[in-house]
Amino acid sequence: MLLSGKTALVLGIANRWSIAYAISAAYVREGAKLILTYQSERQKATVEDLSAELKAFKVLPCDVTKPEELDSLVSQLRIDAGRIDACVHSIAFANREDLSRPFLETSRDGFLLAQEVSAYSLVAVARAIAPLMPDGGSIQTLTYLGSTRVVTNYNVMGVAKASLEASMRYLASELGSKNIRVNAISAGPIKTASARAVKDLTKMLDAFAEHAPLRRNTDPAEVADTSVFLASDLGRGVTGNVIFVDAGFQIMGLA
Ligand code: 1JT
Repeated sequence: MLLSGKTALVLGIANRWSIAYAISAAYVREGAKLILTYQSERQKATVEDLSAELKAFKVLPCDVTKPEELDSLVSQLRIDAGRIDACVHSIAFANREDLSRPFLETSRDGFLLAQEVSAYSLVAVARAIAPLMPDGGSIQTLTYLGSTRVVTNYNVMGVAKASLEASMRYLASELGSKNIRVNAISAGPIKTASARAVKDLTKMLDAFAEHAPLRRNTDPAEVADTSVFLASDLGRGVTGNVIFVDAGFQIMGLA
């Protein structure tokens, strides 16, 4: 029960395969009071079903690209929970064509869209939620190796993840004095609904498992357990970090 007495907000559950779902399940297992958000009416019913299954405390709407929705989320959280101890940002978006065409062809709109949804949203969420963490807390985001290495097709998302990781470090620096820790978990590739948008994903997962030191793919449950560690008091000394949960893949050169 590493999270007993803690309240956690998880943004970015879309379905049962979401990394945010695995994190939510692990948080409940460890005794946290869980609050989930959904992006739009289209996802509401799905997230409410998952919430019931997870025995979440609350489900609230929040499209992170809309400042007024972040404001009302905070007002509602004040009423429902009073404070938040952990907040997980598991949100990213890019246009499908930007994950298959050459990076050189990335449009201005596609570039800015990926930045807004996948990187700036962490800044907006941190600013909204920090006042709800009076005694400190843990803010986490999900990233991927494509931020610092060229991974075929990851393209505009890689640039957005680089921006996300740098944002995480600046936030960690500024929020440290409030005992709010900000970290990123860099997960190995996982077959989520988002990832299915990627050309040749299955081929990539096979190559990954072949070359990773642990000789297998990344399980969302092990990403979730690292998230539990960061949210818990065990993670109290860790801020501004990118923690790789990737079966060791990122250490490899030519294998
Ligand atoms: C998005 C998508 C963000 C897929 C993502 C993502 N972060 C990781 N993945 C999985 C992935 C994607 C690619 C890849 C390796 C892993 C899709 C929708 C938009 C946001 O490179 C080969 C492209």
